[in-house]
Amino acid sequence: MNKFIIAGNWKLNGNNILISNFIKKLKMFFKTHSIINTIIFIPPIVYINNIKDIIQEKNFFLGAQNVDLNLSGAFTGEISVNMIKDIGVKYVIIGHSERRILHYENNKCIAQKFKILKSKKIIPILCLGENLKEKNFNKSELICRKQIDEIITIVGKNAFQNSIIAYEPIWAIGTGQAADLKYVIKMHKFIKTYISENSNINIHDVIVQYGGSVNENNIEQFFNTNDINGVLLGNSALIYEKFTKIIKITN
Ligand code: G2H
Repeated sequence: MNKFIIAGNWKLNGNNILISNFIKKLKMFFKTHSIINTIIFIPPIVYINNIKDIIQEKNFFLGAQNVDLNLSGAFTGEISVNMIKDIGVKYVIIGHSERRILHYENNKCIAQKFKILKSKKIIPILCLGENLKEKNFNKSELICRKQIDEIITIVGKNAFQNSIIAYEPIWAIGTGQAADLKYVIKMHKFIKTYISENSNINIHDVIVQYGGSVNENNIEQFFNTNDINGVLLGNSALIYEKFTKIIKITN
């Protein structure tokens, strides 16, 4: 069975002191708890030095929130896959709805980022999911299908081997109200089936996390089903007590 994957995305939050204190406490936590799951910590990349202390811990990995689709050159403000690989990053979030909406990243651009990550053996965490209007018009599956199709077209039929998908219905993000478990399971089953039928991967090897207002009070339900392989946390990853409670419940 795959390990449960807990990823904490700090988004545009934190500062030197906050992140150092968080990591100091987390290091102690790792000393006193034997962690069997995969924990991915995804801070703003400028705080990478604050994490160095903990990066050697077993089952603890560093992630980045974004990557450019170019390797080098005149691309002011961007960070390349070689650069993040250099500093020990193992996972990168791409296709987050905040980047799709606020930074106008379309399926093609996201697929190109996916491709460059795979070429350098960095594991993509591909976020996908529908907005409320699309859900209300019964278009959730269609939207996810389009997001998946572009990856297969640009990256190829092996794309989803050793990759992670995070199903994040946009209407549940940052609201404090996670999507209903039955609905999440239905969507995860759909995503796994669709990917396995349309590319070179067995359905049991398709890894799908759920993201959208997961917290210490609702984590148990998402953990107790084989269709959900992990969670992508936003707000709950910012508070040490919440983050470690989620790790403990799922350990
Ligand atoms: C969704 C999630 C983290 P939150 O973006 O990926 O954020 O848990 O705050 O809804």
